[in-house]
Amino acid sequence: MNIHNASLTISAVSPKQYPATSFPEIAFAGRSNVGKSSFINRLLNRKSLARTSSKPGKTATINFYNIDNALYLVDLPGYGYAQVSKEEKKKWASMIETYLSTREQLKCTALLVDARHTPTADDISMLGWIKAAQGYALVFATKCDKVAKTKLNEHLDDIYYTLGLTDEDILIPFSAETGLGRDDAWDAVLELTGLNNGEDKGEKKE
Ligand SMILES: Nc1nc2c(ncn2[C@@H]2O[C@H](COP(=O)(O)OP(=O)(O)O)[C@@H](O)[C@H]2O)c(=O)[nH]1
Ligand SMILES: [Mg+2]
Repeated sequence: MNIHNASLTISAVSPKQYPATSFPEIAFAGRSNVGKSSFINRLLNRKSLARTSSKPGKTATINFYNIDNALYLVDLPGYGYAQVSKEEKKKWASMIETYLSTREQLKCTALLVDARHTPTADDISMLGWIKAAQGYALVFATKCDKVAKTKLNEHLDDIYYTLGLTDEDILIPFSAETGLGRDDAWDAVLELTGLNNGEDKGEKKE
């Protein structure tokens, strides 16, 4: 994937701020601090286009990243941050729900979970919502560099079974730190947003 231009179009808080374009969109959902912004930066190989934070719970906007006027990567607000008021949590949930249930350009919602931990109840309900909406799940296990290589399969199995994944679903190990899974992530993104025309498979058509 050769990216020429990637930029933040808008940090939206309401639907009227969503970009008025028809490019396909893929959204990234997950707990606060799971590594959504780092995931996007790694996909784009940009250091800090998407703002990352060691303090969770900051991002309460829907961030639209325009990729070469062909695609939007959409960074959703993180859920599951304990130090946030009930009212604030409700606001975030409705912000996510409004986007996911009304956005026609949305082709796929991917779920990010932390490779080190068993998915939470929030992750499981997010996954249920995603599967109901699109019929399959695309899940990335983030921060794989923090799991011992010999333990990684065990952790991936735990995620697979806790989320109740099946053959229809895709689970991709990822690390924003090392770049693990980046190629697989792009393949999935292009395929699921309908942008994969098979031109990048190294096959020459006569
Ligand atoms: N070691 C490691 N740290 C990561 C990785 N991805 C994210 N982080 C760190 O986890 C923290 C939260 O990441 P961020 O992308 O802001 O999470 P977000 O809240 O989901 O957007 C930051 O300190 C990141 O540097 C990863 O793949 N490996
Ligand atoms: Mg973030």
